[in-house]
Amino acid sequence: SNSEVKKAQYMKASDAPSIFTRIMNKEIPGKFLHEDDQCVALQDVNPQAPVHFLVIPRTQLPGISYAKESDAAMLGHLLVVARKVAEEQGLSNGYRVVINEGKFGCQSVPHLHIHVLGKRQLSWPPG
Ligand code: DGP
Repeated sequence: SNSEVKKAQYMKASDAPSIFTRIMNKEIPGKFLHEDDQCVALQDVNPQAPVHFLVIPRTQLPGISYAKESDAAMLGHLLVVARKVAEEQGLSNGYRVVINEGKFGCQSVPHLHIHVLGKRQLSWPPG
């Protein structure tokens, strides 16, 4: 939507703890579906499908555009966790895995996260 585009325009990388870091540190409440030493899976607060969760690394990488070769194992782990939690959530008819990057990608939180959406028929291409 237009408001998502607008919000994303004001998104900037920062060294301050992100909203996701504060949730992972249990300073702010969140519904966790998975926690390990490298990442968490968190229910999205504004779900766009009956199942919509985020897989978020504990490392506060601002976005996928910041990924380095040394992040490869962590990034792979996020995808495996996405798959495991998708199974636990009963997404047996399929689902979508998305990373939004920057303004044109409508990224609104400057802390890398993988969206997983499912339990309804999605359309393609996205808006
Ligand atoms: P993106 O546009 O890709 O940066 O998506 C950010 C997502 O994060 C968006 O779907 C809403 C979600 N979100 C934002 N703030 C919070 C929060 O405080 N808690 C939770 N659980 N999700 C949040």
